[in-house]
Amino acid sequence: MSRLIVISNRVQPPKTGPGGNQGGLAVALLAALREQGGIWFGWSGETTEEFSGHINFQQGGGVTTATIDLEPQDVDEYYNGYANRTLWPLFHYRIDLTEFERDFGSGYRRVNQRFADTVRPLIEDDDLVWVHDYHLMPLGQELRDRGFRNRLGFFLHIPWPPARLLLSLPSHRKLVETLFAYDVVGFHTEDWLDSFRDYVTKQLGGTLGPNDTVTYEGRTIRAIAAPIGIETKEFEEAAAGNDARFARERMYMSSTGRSLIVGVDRLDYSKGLTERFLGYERFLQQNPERNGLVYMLQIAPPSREKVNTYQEIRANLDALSGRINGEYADIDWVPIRYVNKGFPRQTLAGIYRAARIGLVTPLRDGMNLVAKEYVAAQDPSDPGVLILSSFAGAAAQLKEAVLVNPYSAEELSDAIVKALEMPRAERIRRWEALIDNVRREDVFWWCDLFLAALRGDAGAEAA
Ligand code: ADQ
Repeated sequence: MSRLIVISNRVQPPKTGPGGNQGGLAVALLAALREQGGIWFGWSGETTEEFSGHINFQQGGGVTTATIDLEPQDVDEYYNGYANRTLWPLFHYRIDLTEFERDFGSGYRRVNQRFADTVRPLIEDDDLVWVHDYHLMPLGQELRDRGFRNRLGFFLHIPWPPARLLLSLPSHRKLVETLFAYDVVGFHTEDWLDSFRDYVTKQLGGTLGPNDTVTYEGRTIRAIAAPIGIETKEFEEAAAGNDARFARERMYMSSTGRSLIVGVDRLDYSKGLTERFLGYERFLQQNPERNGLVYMLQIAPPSREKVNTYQEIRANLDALSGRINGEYADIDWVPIRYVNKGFPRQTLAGIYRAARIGLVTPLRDGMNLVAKEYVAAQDPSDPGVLILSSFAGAAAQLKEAVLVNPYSAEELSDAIVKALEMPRAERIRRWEALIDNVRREDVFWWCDLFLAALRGDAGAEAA
């Protein structure tokens, strides 16, 4: 069996034991690495005055990780710059927040070259190479430029934007052309895949062929939809375990019979938190008889704090939650508990299970794993209701959720009422359909689907 080389911006070292805090992606990739052997390569998260190309190898849990340090200028231009000030907002349809700076582009190229130079000697002839996400789109091309002939795959974890948005990116054409260095390019949903095909056919003059193939300038790749899932079985077990029960009891004891509405998101403008708070405020305004009977817990650990748009969203949410609480709180009730920190997955599972409503309302999201985790954590005999943005990739699979337009405070408010009033039989019926999908299309299914395509297995059909 060929070895697997996973390359991503950051590497998740394996954590063992019950305190493990690993998300689905890391769990699946580590399992694949353990089975096939190989290396997970990426940035250490550390900086060094001058880039040396020194690789730090670590072994643990049957997996080898290899990391490099980057220069502060690399981090500014590549990570905080092109990746998170240019590509992230643009690919989430936020052209208003997108910054275009020439230095960002050159830093992005330089770091992709540094990745290529340092990882290249670690790869053997038969190895399969799987590159992840928007930080590293040109890496495949950089490797090919160095004479690399292995099977190469790329998976994009965020949306692919419509062509008319992508056209605003200087050198968009060059960036998309680099994807033709891969053998397989994967997206979460048919929507993102359609946007990619649309760009390639209309802007590049490429052509579509059978079995998901796309051809451009004599080079044929497979472009597939492969929706990521979670480690469902483990998460269901965690939700029924002791740590989760303890978290659930903490929630019940502090809520005195009130219904919990939960939101769990990285603090990011794409997650629709401002609009969510405004929707909840509308609900409080329009349903005075329900005030005091519900409360919202929003967990939002800060991320990308060096990027100014993230500082702004944080300040906005501090102000908005304060305003709503100031307006509606009573001496024995606070409508929003707003918590800016991370929790172990077992604790999260317990919080999800305690919640009558899971509010997952991104303005745009490649997939959204929180929606699937909420479903997996529910008590089968008395499940809660998932309210889900129709603009999350997950909406294509989780059709029995209460789907909403996250921009509409009115729709959010109505959906909360509908969820609170939903009879148990309907909650069970919807949940059974949801969990069926979350179990079937879990993260291991996703990993196998992509790797089968990457190996070039005959008949490897995408979702
Ligand atoms: P993210 O934008 O980070 O991922 P998401 O898919 O929701 O979004 O995953 C977040 C993960 O972080 C979840 O597993 C969640 O449990 C965890 N998490 C969030 N808040 C936490 C907290 N306070 N404590 C502990 N854990 C917390 C990107 C894309 C998504 C895509 C994924 C995977 O933006 O669209 O689904 O990659 O491809």
